[in-house]
Amino acid sequence: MFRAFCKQCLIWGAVGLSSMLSITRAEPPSEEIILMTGFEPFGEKSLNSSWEAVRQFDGLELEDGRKIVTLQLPVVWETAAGILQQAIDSYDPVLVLSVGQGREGIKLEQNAHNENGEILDNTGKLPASEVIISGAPEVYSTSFDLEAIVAELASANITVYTSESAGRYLCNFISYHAYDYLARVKPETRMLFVHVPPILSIEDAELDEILTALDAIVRRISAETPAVDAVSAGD
Ligand code: PCA
Repeated sequence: MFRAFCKQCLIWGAVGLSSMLSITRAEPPSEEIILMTGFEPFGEKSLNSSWEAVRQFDGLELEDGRKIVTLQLPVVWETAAGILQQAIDSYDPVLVLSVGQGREGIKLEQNAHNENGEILDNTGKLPASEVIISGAPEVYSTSFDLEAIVAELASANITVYTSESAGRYLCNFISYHAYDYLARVKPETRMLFVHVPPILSIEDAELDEILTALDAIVRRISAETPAVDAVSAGD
């Protein structure tokens, strides 16, 4: 599986998805970081497809010179947001691509809502409150044009969908926290949350589809994210 995926990375790298998509951007300074997160297993499952996919990107360097670092988040209301914020502080990423396991299909989430569901986490606890952050906006939305990404990936035979709601469990919670934290401390950092379908095992062919889609998504959104020096130079 891993070898197959890396072979595919090389093919993507050689073809250069961003050149296929005809996007041009300034070269970033060395070591710009893309932070990718996935979740630990939850509920009845012993695997979380989001983490099984995300972990395979660890250390990958994109053709634009950016390096991917990965982080597994706990399905725990009390600790997940703090762990994500610490990673944002230490890696100072230009882009955060957060991934979680959903029900079906690969879904690019448009929004994160300031609301928690009354759902038990991996420690058997409910969220501390119904509102995620009191006094904060009702909704945060990604700055990426999701319909454009769906169309461009479709032209490469990769099927992904857009979604208006990431649910009310840890995925929405972590997405909301990421948007809110970035808005306050690193407003130039872009963010996207993606739900991926569950897998039965790491041999599941669905995992290959998830890897192909995430690979295309991360390259596509990185190509659309200007280098930090390009942003300040344009100010
Ligand atoms: N999926 C859950 C939480 C963790 C995960 O991978 C969700 O959709 O909220």
